[in-house]
Amino acid sequence: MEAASIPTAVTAPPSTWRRQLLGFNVVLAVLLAVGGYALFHVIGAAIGKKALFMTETDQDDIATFFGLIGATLGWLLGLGFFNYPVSRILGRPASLREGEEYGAWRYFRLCTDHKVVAIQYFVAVIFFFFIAGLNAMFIRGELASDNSTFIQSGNYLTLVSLHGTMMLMMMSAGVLGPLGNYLVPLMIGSRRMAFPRVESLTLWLTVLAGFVLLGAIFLGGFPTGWTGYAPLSDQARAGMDCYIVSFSLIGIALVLVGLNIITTVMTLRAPGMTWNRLPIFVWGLVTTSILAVLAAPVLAAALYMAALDRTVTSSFFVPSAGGSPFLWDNLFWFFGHPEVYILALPGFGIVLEILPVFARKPLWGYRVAVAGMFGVALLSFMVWQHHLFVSGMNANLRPFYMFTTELISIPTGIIFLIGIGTLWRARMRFSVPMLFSLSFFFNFLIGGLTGVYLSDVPSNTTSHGSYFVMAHFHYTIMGGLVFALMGGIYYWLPKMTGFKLNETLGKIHFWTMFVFFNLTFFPLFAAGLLGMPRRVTSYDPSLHNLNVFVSVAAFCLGASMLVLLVNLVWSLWLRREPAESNPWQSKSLEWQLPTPVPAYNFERIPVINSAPYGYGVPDAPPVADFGPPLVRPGPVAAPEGGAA
Ligand code: HEM
Ligand SMILES: [Cu+2]
Repeated sequence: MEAASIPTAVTAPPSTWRRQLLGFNVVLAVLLAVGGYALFHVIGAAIGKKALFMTETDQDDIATFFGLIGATLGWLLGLGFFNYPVSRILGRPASLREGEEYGAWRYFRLCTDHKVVAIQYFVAVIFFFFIAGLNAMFIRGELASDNSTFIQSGNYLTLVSLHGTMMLMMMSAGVLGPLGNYLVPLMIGSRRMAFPRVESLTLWLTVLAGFVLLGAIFLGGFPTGWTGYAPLSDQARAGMDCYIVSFSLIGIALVLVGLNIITTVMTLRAPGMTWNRLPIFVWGLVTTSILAVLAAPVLAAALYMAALDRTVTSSFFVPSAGGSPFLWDNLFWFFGHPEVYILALPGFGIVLEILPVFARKPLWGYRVAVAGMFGVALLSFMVWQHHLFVSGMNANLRPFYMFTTELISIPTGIIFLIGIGTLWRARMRFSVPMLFSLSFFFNFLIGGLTGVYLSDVPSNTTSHGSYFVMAHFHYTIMGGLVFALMGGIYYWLPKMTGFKLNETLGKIHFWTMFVFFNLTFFPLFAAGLLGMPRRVTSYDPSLHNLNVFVSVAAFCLGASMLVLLVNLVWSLWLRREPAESNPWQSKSLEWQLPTPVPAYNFERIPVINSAPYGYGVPDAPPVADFGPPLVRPGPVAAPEGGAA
């Protein structure tokens, strides 16, 4: 019978909740992480005492690093990441699918179902995003006065560093993690990601990284901002070690996420899903993944060099011992600039995926859009020294970096043209995902245009290190990526969770976030041009009123994010109104599946007939052929030992 091809659950669910509580899960992971930290800290301290050079400083970075390594090992051990390799080494049978049968406990452990990992990612990213947002509220509270009031300048630097680093760490995973892991298999017609165990590993590394970064608070903080510049990093308190370890965990996670997505898209596409039928969102993720795989190892390597400088007194970045802080600047920004596009490209993917659905028109210039994304990806490796115009670089190199940076506006401009072409003469539906997507173009345009001034050497040298830069990158990252991500959340969350999101709350969220975002950050361009520097608590009293205005707007912006939280709690927890399977009438593959998506996604692997953008095209063929429905054996009808 047909039903024989439906895979069934691998093992029976464990009997009691007590057995689940005592297994390999996040509870055990926390215990072992704390224990691992303590144990390795003691070992590290013993080693550090023997090493002569450690006696010169009052803190023991060797012990801290050892502790953090121990915590990482304990964390992974507790989650069960070593079970599979150990079983294989011992020649025991190992389970390929892990934790998928555990009910609600799936979400608190290693699970190889990509849909579970995606939800875990979503919760983790939102959680840390709100913590970093809370930091921003404290920053703006302090800046409401032109003098240091409730936060001393040393602590202020830590606050800014935590805010910036946390935001960038979480937003690098912000689309790839939740939306990428959930949607890539569904959009390409696959039952899973290529490396399910690695997928889960990246999630738990990201969660750990978030907590390790917060650990810096207890170790004296760190003053370098998210850029970790030497020699400041070399002189910093032990909180710096938390920055190094957490950011390198994110680096490792990014490489693995990237490899997983690239491999999945290359090898697991359904028959007929040719490269030029691949949804544009998947292209956005593929180009992002290429950047992640190439750039993140450089970050990790540079961070480990900084760790060596802080422990065994190597001197890669220490000028007094013959090293060069400029080397750090280059290694960091060789990662740091592509990182900017690791943040932007998924945003492009989301909005270009959403526009055709709500404009009811085909995506205009699909191939050009893909070329634009690759253009951005390629150029993003050739521009990094535009961050170093005033850092003592060879002046003859400046025009080159100025030129390549300005070149990037061409492929970026292409993305805008694709958007405009798609919207041309369209009769749009202004649902919440569409509103966020449209605002993406508005905000990113402001971010992009001000970026041209920063790529230009003369204007860069005057605005460098000022609030002009601050306003610029918030327009691209928050106005761009975060707005796109919100659009993506309102668009796909009904599919992911099975519940409708409240449309009215969504609209309130959108309008307040959009208005207060612009009221917060637009005036900061002016503050920068008037000479307000970054990373200080005190500024010229003439800028006081401007800053009070900005702080009030920022608090309202923070409040607007609470509307999202209220919406999530109300819609997903309290009201729980089931979502339709295709509420937006999208042609894309994921929306053709029932809601909630069945465990194996597709009963049969579909055969793809066309790209999913044939809106308003008369007689467009169905996007995919799902074959005749399978006959499921009822519990009574199933003959003994028959099906499965
Ligand atoms: C409520 C929204 C936000 C507000 C009010 C806000 C405010 C600020 C302020 C005032 C600073 C500069 C502090 C200083 O230099 O003295 C800052 C820095 C920064 N923010 Fe935000 N921010 C917000 C959201 C975000 C988001 C969503 C991201 C990224 C996803 C982000 C990334 C950064 C980064 C990377 C820095 C630089 C930190 C450094 O100097 O190393 N921010 N933010
Ligand atoms: Cu850059």
